[in-house]
Amino acid sequence: MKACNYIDGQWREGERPSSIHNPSDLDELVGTYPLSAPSDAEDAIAAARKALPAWSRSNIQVRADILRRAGDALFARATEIGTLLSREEGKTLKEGVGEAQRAAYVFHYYAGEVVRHPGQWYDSLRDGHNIIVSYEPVGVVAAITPWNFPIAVPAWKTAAALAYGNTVVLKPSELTPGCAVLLAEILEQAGLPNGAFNLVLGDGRALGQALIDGADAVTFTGATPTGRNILQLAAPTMTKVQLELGGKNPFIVLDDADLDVAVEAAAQGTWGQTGQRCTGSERIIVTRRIHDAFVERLAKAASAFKVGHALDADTQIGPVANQPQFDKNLRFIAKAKADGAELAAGGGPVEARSRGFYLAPTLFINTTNAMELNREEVFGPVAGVIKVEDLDEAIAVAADCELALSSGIATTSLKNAERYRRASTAGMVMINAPTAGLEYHVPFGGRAPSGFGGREQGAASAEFFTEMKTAYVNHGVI
Ligand code: TXE
Repeated sequence: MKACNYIDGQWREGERPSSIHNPSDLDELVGTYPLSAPSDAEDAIAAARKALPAWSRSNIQVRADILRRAGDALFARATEIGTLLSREEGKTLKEGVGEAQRAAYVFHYYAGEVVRHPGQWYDSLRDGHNIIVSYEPVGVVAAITPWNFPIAVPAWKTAAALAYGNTVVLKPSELTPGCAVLLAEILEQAGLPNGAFNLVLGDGRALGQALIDGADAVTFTGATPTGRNILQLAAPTMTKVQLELGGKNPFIVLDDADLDVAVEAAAQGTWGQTGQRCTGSERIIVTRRIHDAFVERLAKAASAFKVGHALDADTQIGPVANQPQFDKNLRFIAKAKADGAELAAGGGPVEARSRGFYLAPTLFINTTNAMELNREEVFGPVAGVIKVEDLDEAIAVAADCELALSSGIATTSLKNAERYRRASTAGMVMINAPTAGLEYHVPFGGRAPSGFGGREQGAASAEFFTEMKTAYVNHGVI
């Protein structure tokens, strides 16, 4: 077992080892990483707390320079990180390298935010007074992250937290620890002081309580039930909580859609990154007159994707990331069939050159919004088409879902697009674009139960990572 926990500037072993295998080739060991004990999480929290006073008051140019250097290193090492990401998570190399570059841009963005972040100054109602509103760090931030974006999500939580003067304990998914270890190495080399960033590897079920009890704030991305659990665990200490949870994102195709645009956006949104995105399109809602033509083209697009080993140059869709996820996909497919949905593409595992979790891009038609396929998050390359009469019915079906993260519409009518933009209950609306594929400089997130506690990314992330202070100043100058 390598010493991969990074606590107070020291590389440390955990409690016991865990082996990570390549989802593209189950016979290939990617690495052996520690699973940690709650005492490791407590040590990491203590280190972050010790480092907080100095980091929170550090010179903003120094802070910005460290974040910028981390971004530079992420760019320089993007191929190395992307290759590891492909081996541990199964994204294609292009997707993996793209994700590493995205992490780099995020660090550069927040390097700028360090010096850009404003406060406010008000005139007072009282003569000789003014009012200053300033934003201070929340304190020690625990970041608990999932396997589906193993470098981008740790990057956007860590960079934002550090930029606003917080110290961090990162606990990445136990299924994809490798990229987080590289991030820790990069932050160490960028000159971050000891304890400002700490890494604890292991299972959140074992470490969650210690992190939540010890931190001032917890930012989490993962499953909706896990998010609910974290919220409950945080109640006694009133630890500030930010949750980015699941999606069941609708993509509407109207009769007046440009078919090329609609098919491309639906195919990318549904099967890109093996469908393992909280913003992926899982419910495709299509109006009656365009339905047959659209479905025929979308099914062809699904079948045309080359599924294969993530590191092969011609692979367009990599394997499903892990065994539980693969099994979950197959359960949804079996249940959809049993519920009477009809397969238009895919529907089961496919062979590739190695033993891996390969699943065909799958499309069901003749589904209803009441079927389990359309109610629960699949989080895989599986989607259902729901036929509707018109935009009114499409809006109603799209909104008839507990989750409300992203949504999309394909239409050539500005009026219809604007109607949907206003009507959608989701946190993000895409017009003639895939429901997934988001940018780092604007708010990201959805309404509860898809999101809770303030948006991530862009300047909006300051809402969670800072606390406001309002100061009344009697300066006596009239
Ligand atoms: O998520 P978990 P899993 C959804 C998707 C997927 C399902 C299960 O539907 O099929 O979740 O994935 C840590 N206290 N998403 O099981 O369990 C855990 O160690 C504190 C949506 O991987 O939520 C890991 O670091 N932490 C999603 C992280 O939570 C706990 C991304 C995520 O694991 C914990 C991934 C606890 N009690 C999955 N239990 C998205 N929103 O993008 C677990 N963890």
